[in-house]
This record gives sequence, structure tokens and C-alpha cells, in this order.
Amino acid sequence: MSNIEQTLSIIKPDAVERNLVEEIKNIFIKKELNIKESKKIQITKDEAAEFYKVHQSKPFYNDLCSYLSSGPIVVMILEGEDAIITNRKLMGATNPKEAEDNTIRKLYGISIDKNSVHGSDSIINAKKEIEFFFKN
Ligand code: IDP
Ligand code: MG
Repeated sequence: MSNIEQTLSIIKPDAVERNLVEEIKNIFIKKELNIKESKKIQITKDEAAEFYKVHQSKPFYNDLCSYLSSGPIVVMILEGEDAIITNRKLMGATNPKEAEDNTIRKLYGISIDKNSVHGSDSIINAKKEIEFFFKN
């Protein structure tokens, strides 16, 4: 049975800065993750803190929020078959050094913090994250 889902993807500042937006979008499109919405924005540190609230107890939280708000990002709604897990597989492991060949983070990630992309990790978080950026 088909299971069409939506998920939130973010192209992070390191990748936008290196002009990788179109290359990364093509990876999604080729795997039949349709880009339903896309916008280039810059968020404040407070907004990043809200978005990454789930990580507030982590030692890297402050740096993570500074980083996500440090430059333009591209936020997208991806839609397709099993979009949440499909996107996570395309992204690869959080640490680019541990990411599988041909994943976005292996191809483009610089470090565990500058790892080029974000992707929702569950149905509930996908819904929350899409609402955060697209349903004010
Ligand atoms: P994910 O992006 O693969 O879902 P999470 O564990 O949800 O990984 O962490 C969110 C983001 O926080 C990561 O994408 C990465 O940018 C950053 N991060 C995760 N772990 C570390 C760390 O140990 N040091 C620095 N940054 C980290
Ligand atoms: Mg995560």
C-alpha cells in the first residue's frame, strides 16, 4: 500500500553558502520526493532555539542555535512515498564522517555541526516542523 507523507527539510547555512541548493534539491527530486514548498529565509537565534527545543539539554544546543541562525537557509516541504525515512536515508548519518557513500552529508557535510541538511525524524515532528515554518 502506498504511504505518501510530508516531511520538513532544511538546507543549512553551510550548504546554502556553498551554492549547493540546486544540487541537493536534485537529489530529492530524483528519488521522487517532490518539493511542495520551498523558501529561502534567515531565522533569528530565538527562532532556532524554539525549533531545536528538543535539544535544549544538550551541550551543543547554544552553538547549534547560533549556527542555524548564522546565515540564509532553505526550508522545504518534501512529499512522497515514506518521505520521512526516505529523506533520512538520503541525508545519511548526523556525522558526515560516519555517513554512507552518496548520502547528502557524505557528499557535502563539513562536520557534525555543519552537516548541510536537517530532516524530520518522525511523523509527529514532521507535522510540528512543517507548521513551524509554513503555517504561521
Ligand atoms: P540529526 O540532524 O541527524 O537528526 P540530531 O541528533 O537531531 O541529528 O541533532 C541535531 C543537529 O545538532 C545535528 O544535525 C547537528 O547539526 C547537531 N549536532 C548533533 N550532535 C552534535 C554534536 O555532538 N556536536 C555538535 N553538533 C551536534
Ligand atoms: Mg534530529
